Amino acid sequence: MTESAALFVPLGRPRLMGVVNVTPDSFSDGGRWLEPEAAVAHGRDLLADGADILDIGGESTRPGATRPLVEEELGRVVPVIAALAAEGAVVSVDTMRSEVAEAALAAGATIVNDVSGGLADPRILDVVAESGAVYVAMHWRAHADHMRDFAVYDGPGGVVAAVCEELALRVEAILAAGVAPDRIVLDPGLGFAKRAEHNWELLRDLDPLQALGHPLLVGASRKSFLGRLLAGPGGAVRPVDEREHASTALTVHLAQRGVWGLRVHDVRAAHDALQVVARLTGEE
Ligand code: PMM
Repeated sequence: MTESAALFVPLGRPRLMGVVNVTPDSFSDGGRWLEPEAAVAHGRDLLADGADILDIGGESTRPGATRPLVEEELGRVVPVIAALAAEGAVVSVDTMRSEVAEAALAAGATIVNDVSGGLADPRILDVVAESGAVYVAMHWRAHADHMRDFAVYDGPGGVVAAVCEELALRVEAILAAGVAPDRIVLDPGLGFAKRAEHNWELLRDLDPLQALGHPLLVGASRKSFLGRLLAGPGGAVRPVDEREHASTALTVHLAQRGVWGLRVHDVRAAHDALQVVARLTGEE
């Protein structure tokens, strides 16, 4: 079986995608793994903690972030991908750029995680189609520097209907580019052109997204809507490194909803939670 096909064999639990942000400014861990050696060591730690996939990204998508040059992004991710893939890790590249996807696949990545779902650089779909890689298409409306302006969902059915419709259009474009239907994973894009209440609505009502017929990946870990929920009495948003218990609660919720994958920072916490769920549901 190819590595890509193995990614869709049912496990009875979500796959854990551990985040390796090789960026100076990601909201959760910016700057911590910017040196390639530190990023590779972090990837190894995530594998030891139970990660099924390592998601390696060189562009921060935090609200308001400015984009790195292509050369900068390539320089950040390619050495880290090459090192971890050579050690046998299943690697996904978190990029919106076709040049970076191409170089990452050549370096050993087998999944392209495109937060723009092919909107930022449509050529990325051709790169994926030619390579046979798995493609994660996230719901997206605009780059980080102005995505807040697009967090408006006042049509019938609100945010859930809009995300489903817009993702269905992306699937049409992805298929038209020649990507095989069984290589497509969808992601609602929590926090991307979405306010806190939009994220909660999507998390409560995943069935319409599941009904699109593709496996779902969800990235909720440490996001700011959790910081807002856990705000202190004076309204101070809970800092990013103190949102882990809330993230773990969502891991349990999403496992019970049968999602395909969870993009998480603390793989050990998520792995522990999944073991508890599996023990209760008789999967292990
Ligand atoms: N979130 C971030 C980055 N990449 N990819 C997918 N598929 N889904 C997400 O929700 C997602 C992503 C932003 O979070 P980070 O800065 O902690 O990496």
